[in-house]
Amino acid sequence: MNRPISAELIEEHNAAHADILAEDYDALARKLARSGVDIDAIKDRVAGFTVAVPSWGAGRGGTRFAKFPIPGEPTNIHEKLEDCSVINQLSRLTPRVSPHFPWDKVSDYQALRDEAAALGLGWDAVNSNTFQDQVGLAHSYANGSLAAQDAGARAQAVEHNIECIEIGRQLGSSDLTVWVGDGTNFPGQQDFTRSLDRYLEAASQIYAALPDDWRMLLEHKMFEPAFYSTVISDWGSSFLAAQELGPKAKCLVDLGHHAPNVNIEQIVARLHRFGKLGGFHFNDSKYGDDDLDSGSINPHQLFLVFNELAEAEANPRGEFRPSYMIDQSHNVTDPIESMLSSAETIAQCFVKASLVDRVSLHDAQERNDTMMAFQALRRAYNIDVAPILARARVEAGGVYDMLAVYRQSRYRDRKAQERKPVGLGAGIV
Ligand code: AOS
Ligand code: ZN
Ligand code: ZN
Ligand code: ZN
Repeated sequence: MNRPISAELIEEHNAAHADILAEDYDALARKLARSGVDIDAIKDRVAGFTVAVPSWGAGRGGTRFAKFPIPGEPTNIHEKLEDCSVINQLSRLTPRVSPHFPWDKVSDYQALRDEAAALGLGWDAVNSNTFQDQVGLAHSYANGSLAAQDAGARAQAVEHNIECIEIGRQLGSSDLTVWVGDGTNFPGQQDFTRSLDRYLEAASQIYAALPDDWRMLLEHKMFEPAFYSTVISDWGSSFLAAQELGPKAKCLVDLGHHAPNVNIEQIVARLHRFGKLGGFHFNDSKYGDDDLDSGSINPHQLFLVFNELAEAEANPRGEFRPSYMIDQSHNVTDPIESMLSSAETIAQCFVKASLVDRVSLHDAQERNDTMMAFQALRRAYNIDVAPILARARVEAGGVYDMLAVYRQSRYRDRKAQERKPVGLGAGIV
């Protein structure tokens, strides 16, 4: 196995911190034991938790404004994979990469799959891109893709998605995430109903090309790049489209794609109730689709989402198989550091949700004891679960303090010597 960070560095670091980790873990074990919780059982649960990283998140920026590249930034999928493997080597939380096409296009996908495997990585949902024009495309997506009036643009978008499924098959993926920017900027620009009809017709052609064990994840987004209306604007539109397409179509919730103050955790519960919860794009947001680091603005909301997921897992209605992916834009940090920190935050929320005393919660709910129901959540949210994650990570071969070891490794400086400088491109995330 190809491991970019030196094993000796990791061992030395972990050995130097073994005592404080043991002290903190034992203290937390005693605290949890007082409420009848076995810390090791929780730690084993974390060991099974993973979240995928986006290939596009390995580079800096990617929003519609300026991009400020850093020396040593990856410029192709091979370099992105190497950076993703650093995140997984240190965190042991991110063993899969979610690729985006045509951005990650190569000539040999079997070789790419092997290359990833040699770095200890597999592949998560394949993302198609029909929200920007590419050199050499016969039809522009300026007026839409799957919902465009132009039949040529629609056919091209369908074909691209089918090609993404084929690439995904070669990589060993089994989900296709479809986010389209289709929509309007002016009242009257398009007919709401007819554009949805066109979307559904085109999406059904993609659906028909899905292998049996694949899922099509429909990602809704309220606005941007279209600012008046968007074809799949909300979870309702997404749900109805998924229902019409069939059982392999599910809904994907990007946390930044809702109106301000929307109760996202309730959306999660709704989608689960009707068997359509497909997955997540984790990020945080203050104003819109900000793509800030997960939990950096509202960690409590992330916890509440995981609380619904814990409820859903305990009460599966049909299948419970949401896929977890990060979708962030790193404009002012080293993307590796942001994803290390985000993966940790996401896992923390997962653990805290696992610590909710569901018997007390349900009991308080039954008795209409609002304060105690709230306290059941609050008690779990207030626990510092860092020692559980650190112990699980170290036992799996990761490191105690991920950012410290990453900085000590001087990985980015080394890459700055090896890699060619990044161009000043722009795109939408
Ligand atoms: C766009 O806003 C969405 O979040 C999509 O997931 C998009 O495909 C991804 O961010 C890459 O641009
Ligand atoms: Zn997204
Ligand atoms: Zn987005
Ligand atoms: Zn985004």
